Amino acid sequence: MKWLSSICVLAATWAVGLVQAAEDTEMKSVPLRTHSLESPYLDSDMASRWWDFGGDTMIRADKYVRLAADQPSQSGWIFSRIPLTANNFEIEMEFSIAGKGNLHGDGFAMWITKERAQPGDVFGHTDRFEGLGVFFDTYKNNRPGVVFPYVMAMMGDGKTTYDRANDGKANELGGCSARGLRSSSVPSKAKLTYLKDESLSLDLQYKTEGTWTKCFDLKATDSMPLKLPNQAYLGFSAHTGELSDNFDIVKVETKNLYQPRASIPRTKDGKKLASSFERSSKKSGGGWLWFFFKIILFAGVCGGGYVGYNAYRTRQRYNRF
Ligand SMILES: [Ca+2]
Repeated sequence: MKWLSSICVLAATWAVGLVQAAEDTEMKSVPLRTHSLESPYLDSDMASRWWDFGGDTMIRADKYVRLAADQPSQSGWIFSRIPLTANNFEIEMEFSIAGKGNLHGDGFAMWITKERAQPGDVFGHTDRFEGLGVFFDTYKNNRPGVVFPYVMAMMGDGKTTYDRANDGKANELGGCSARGLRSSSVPSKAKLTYLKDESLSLDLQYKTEGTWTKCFDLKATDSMPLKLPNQAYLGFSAHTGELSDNFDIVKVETKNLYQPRASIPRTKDGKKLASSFERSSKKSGGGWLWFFFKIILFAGVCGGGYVGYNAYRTRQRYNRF
């Protein structure tokens, strides 16, 4: 019987190895405390170790970071103190846009830019920025046929100005209308996912809790490389003009994304064969089918062996009498 149990132990070890191999191809994440923000936002000395804030930004420790209040001509910002150095990352934030009036403006923005803490007139941050701006624009200046609020991304090169007259249209990378983003009945959330040299996507949650709506999903190309500056800071800012709203950041969770297997198959010209996400899902899908097939085979061998051994022992017992 010893040989049978040895085989079963060996097979079990091999099966565990298979499970680990399948898990290793999944994208993993590590929280980045340096670029995350949650209540009470401030330390005991009323400052934040990882964030600087200024302008009209007000912090209510139990509720929010208010970038701009529901009053005319407000402008505030909050920026990370250290650059976001992760190659691949996900930033999920909860926010709130709400106000009393019938008309609202102007909007707020999420930034991953070379510039930090430089107030200006693009939703409270400097124009001619270098890096990524994601705008949550609540006031339509001039975009006929487009429903507002409108969410869009622009990759600034440090020279190009924001196309204010047309709500950013001239430099839009991707965007979507988000009717119901203001005063939504569920907590409003946005999730930005960036994979270096591969993709940039934004998902929104404001209609139903737990349901994400794709806003844009961009793949890097030669004409649109989706490159971020080497030193880029994460920030948020908001701006009101004659029209206003309360622009609040409730929570920010940033995660470094990585794939445990460093070696990624490439073609001759150095391009990746498939995106890491595509590849991991394909691999793990096939891997799991194969894995279950082997488990069944393994159970059959061990089970069959056990039944056979019992039959053999019963026969021996009878032979003795
Ligand atoms: Ca606008």
